[in-house]
Amino acid sequence: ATHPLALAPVTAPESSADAFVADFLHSLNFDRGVALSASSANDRYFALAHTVRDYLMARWLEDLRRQKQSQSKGVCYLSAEYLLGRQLDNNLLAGGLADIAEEALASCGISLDDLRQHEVEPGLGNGGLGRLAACFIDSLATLGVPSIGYGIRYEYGIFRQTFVEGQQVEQPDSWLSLGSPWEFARPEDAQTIAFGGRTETYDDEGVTRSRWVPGWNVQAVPYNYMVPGFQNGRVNTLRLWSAVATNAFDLRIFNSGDYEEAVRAQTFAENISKVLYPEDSTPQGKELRLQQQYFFVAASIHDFLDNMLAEGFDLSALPDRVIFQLNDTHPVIAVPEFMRVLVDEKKMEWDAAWAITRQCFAYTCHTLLPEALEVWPVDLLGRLLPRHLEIIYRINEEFLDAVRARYGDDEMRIRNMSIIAEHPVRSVRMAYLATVAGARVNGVAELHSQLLRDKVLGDFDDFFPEKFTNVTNGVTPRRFLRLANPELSGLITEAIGDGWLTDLERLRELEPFAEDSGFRAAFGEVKAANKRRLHEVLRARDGFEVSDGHLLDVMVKRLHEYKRQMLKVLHVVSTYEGVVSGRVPAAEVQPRTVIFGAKAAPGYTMAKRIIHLINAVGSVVNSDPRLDGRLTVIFPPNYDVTLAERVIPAADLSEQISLAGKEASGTGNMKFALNGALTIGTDDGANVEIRELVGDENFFLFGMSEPEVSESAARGYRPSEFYQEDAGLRAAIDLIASGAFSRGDRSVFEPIVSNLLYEDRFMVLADYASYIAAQERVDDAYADQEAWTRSAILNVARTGFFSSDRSIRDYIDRIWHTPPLA
Ligand code: 26Q
Repeated sequence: ATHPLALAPVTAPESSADAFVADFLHSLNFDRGVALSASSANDRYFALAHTVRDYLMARWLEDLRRQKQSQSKGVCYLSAEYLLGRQLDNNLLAGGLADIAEEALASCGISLDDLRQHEVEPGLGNGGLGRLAACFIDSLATLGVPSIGYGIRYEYGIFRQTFVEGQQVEQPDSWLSLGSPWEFARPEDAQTIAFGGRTETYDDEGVTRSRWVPGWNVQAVPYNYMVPGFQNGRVNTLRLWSAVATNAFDLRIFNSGDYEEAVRAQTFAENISKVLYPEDSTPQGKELRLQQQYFFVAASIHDFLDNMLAEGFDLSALPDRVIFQLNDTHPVIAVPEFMRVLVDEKKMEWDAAWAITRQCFAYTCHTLLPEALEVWPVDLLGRLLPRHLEIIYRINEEFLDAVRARYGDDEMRIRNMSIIAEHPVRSVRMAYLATVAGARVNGVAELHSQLLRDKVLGDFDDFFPEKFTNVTNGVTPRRFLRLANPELSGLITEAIGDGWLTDLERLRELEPFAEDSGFRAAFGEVKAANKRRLHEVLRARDGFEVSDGHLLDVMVKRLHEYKRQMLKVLHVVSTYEGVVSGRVPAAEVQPRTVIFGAKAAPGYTMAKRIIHLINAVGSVVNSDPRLDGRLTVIFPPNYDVTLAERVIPAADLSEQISLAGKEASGTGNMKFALNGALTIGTDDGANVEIRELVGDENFFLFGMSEPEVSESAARGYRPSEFYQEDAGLRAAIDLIASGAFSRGDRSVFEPIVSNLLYEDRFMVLADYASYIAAQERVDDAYADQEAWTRSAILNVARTGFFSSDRSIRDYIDRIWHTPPLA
């Protein structure tokens, strides 16, 4: 052997159940320090995880070595969030160890399934963007792309949601309280990250240069996580940074004799990676958030430059060695940091450094809402990162010079394109900085990318059209089909053989089976089994009793006004009102169970009110005997990846009902379609592409299109007109306003009602009639089970496009140009 691998074999240890038992017991005894007979479930879970880990270890070490040795171009994926979900099952599947582990544990009298339940999922993300990052690292490993994911090891992930009298109450998510068996701390690879202080100029052999004299430091300690490819012998790395106080930092204060201040300072430093910010749309410009962002990107850039480049690497070759993909603007402060390293530390000429930087970054935008675009007040940024602010100013000056050179002194245009906004306070527009610096800018679905070019970044598209591209999102079929829906996966493999899991377009081969009544029966059986399994979970988790034989109608996603959970509530209330008013006989109501899952940002008052309303409507509707058990509303608290994996495979109907032009893509929509739910949805985000692929007849489209929304807004939207003119809508809103869901107290939901009637920013009332009509088409379609199942099968067969493997291939072709690792 030419390299000193401590673990000699590159192949996994002998994969027999007996060997697995030996390894498991060894880990139980020597890592956990307990005998099997005395072990807790947590001990057994840890020992199992360690055993699985050990099987992947040799591959991981090999891949780490290879990525460094080959020096071929790789991807550094920079994301403030990774919403990973549970790791055990994923790693068993990727390692091809699931059957062996099951058999081995059974021989010790242990149920694998019991141990699975023991894992606390790392919820290091808010929703779509964080889950996308997790899907992408899975696909990068499965496709064997040289890559590393960088992020933050939050001590507390997304809060745990509870309901107290129907209202959301947040609890800390202490996912690390029992430790994590999947992480490897690497304190010897720590980076020192500086903050604050001032800049100064100095004479460097006749050249006047600027440099940063920081005020304080923290240590960034990396934790490595394995990211195994699907049964391909590849294991990539996710590297998450944790903040600890530096010795120097402490010492200065200790030496001053102020012990308490020193301890306070330590707490201050360690706060940086303490908690994930739970806002995901209207971010507040909080200093700690900017600290988090700089902390993790500075650590990541230095980690890459220090550890991944060959001796004597010529920095001008960096664009052939690395591309930093910016997952939204959260890591954009990496751009001035990279410039600072090249110019201040490596003493490169500004122009040369900028030429490199412009090729080393690419930016993915995930929004269209103006209030979601990150801006940082320059006074805050300048206080925390004074040198970076100078660099941003210079980037902006040179950019605006180029704009002037192209368009002349068009001051309006200059003001609109400036990276620095002047109002309401002088701020840095991070999306503009990312667009100016990035080699490519992509949206996350066709419609979204188009709207970016036409609207949000229109002037930039005019200035550098070649930068703009689209990469439609995708989801990993390993987690969201194979693991979440083993029964359907088995049925698919029976029908078309294996291979589809890494080549998801092959699901097309299922199309003819839609006409096969035997296959339809089996498909229907799988759906029914998934519903029963969900019912068990909901009973065990939250004590819900769910009836069989209902259409399962699901809306799971973060709570946002633009996503329009209110529209779904109005549908439920209308159905209820129809029956209790006597207009509709209960017997004519298609039995439905409506499942909601949604967390609201803790400071988002209207979103929390809507959660309260959903719970209130549920408790009234579910207990009203006049409905005859035909309408049930279930809102399990704390919707997370683990629950998603249970809910999605059971769903009949997927609610994707955002106002057109507001949902950048959506990824839940893809997961549902792949699991054979039909979508009721607007022409928004990736719904557009789903509908194109599955066909109009297998998709329930409703609502205004984006151009219609824009026209209506331009004309002046008046929601009360819809209220006046639609008796059904009026009855539903009046019922809410009457206090029917708040024990007669009309004040509780009054803010929701008046918001709908007098503001309704997301045009719920305008789309109400169309939505109700579409739901009637759903009821009619569901009555014909054969036809419904046929459509469901075609949804599965035609949505293989939405594999994140395809997304990653698109990133490679359109943005990264990375060759596959040999
Ligand atoms: C920013 C600054 C300060 C605090 C928080 C944030 C922040 C955090 C998370 C801002 C936004 C997010 C998350 C956004 C997100 O999840 N967007 C979704 O991304 C998905 C993947 O592309 C899309 O499918 C969804 O349409 C989009 O809403």
